[in-house]
Amino acid sequence: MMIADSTRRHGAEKLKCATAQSGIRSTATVLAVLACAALYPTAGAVAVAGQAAQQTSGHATVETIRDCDTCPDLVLIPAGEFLMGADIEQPRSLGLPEFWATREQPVTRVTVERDFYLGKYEISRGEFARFAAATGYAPEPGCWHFIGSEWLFDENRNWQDAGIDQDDTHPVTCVNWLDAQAYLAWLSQKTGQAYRLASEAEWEYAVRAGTQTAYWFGDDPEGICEFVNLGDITTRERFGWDQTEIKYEMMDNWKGEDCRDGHATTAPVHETAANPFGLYGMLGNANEWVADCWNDDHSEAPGDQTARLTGADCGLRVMRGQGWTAIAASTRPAFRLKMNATDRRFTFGFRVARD
Ligand SMILES: [Ca+2]
Ligand SMILES: [Ca+2]
Repeated sequence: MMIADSTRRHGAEKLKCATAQSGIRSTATVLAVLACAALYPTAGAVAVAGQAAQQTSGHATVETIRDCDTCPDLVLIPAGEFLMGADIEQPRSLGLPEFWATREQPVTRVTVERDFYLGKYEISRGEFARFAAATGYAPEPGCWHFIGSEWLFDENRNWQDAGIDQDDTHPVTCVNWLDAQAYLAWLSQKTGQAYRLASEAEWEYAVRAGTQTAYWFGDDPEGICEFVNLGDITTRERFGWDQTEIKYEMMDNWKGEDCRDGHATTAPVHETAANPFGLYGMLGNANEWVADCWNDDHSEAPGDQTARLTGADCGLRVMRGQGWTAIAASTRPAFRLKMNATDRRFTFGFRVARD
């Protein structure tokens, strides 16, 4: 069963747009207003059950569907081309250490030959709970959390209780790459569709949504709190990061941005901002697993939308988008994080994809 979903007009979504439209202060805000105008045309669309709904935007026709009543909402991502990665001056100018900056190189032309679907939102804790209840899935307990000076493992934390005041509308966190695969296998069996993680090429294409700027809302990290739930003043205050000294080399500025995005930890997945493709929370909130094995840079990238499933170590996987503890310099479409596939952290989640 496929259910149309364009009639949903979440208050939080409209609030984001209203906020952007009420105060035009920067190029970023102007871009956001354009995106909001595209996503929320004055005339309300009426969805017909059993059909996919369409929203016309300045960038593409955005189609939103789901495969069952409780299945994740999906956005049709149209085929196209883009440049993956960033000129090295971009991460350097933002102060990222060189070992991170080089991972985004070289800028590589990618052809996305086939349309694909990507989750409109990160998978929520409630969605993961339905899977766990249906299958009895019970990963071993324990999750890493950041205390302002270092990451610590806490065996009492898990996806049901990440220790950060979440409810079922928040993104599931404390899930590793294998937990995501288990969820996808269940969802595929339930729907008869082949659910998967996006490749990192697909993920970056989708978050850019036709933009080649440092962020989907522009080049300037100033004002990022309008569009991204990342580490901010409230995060720093909530966890007392001002009173701690980071123990890791080259992470001394990892203390939250000097702005307020409204969320000290995770935000409900519907309350994050949408990019021009209508995808919510691609940057920030939960960090997102993608399909690819880790490779140190894009030098051998295939140039199409396929995931790179060979590499130095497929025990290491790619994460994209950064999360609610991150700094603006890293919370960019081009940024790539290397993580052990078995690691669970209170910032780690995922969203689904399918052809
Ligand atoms: Ca925040
Ligand atoms: Ca995210």
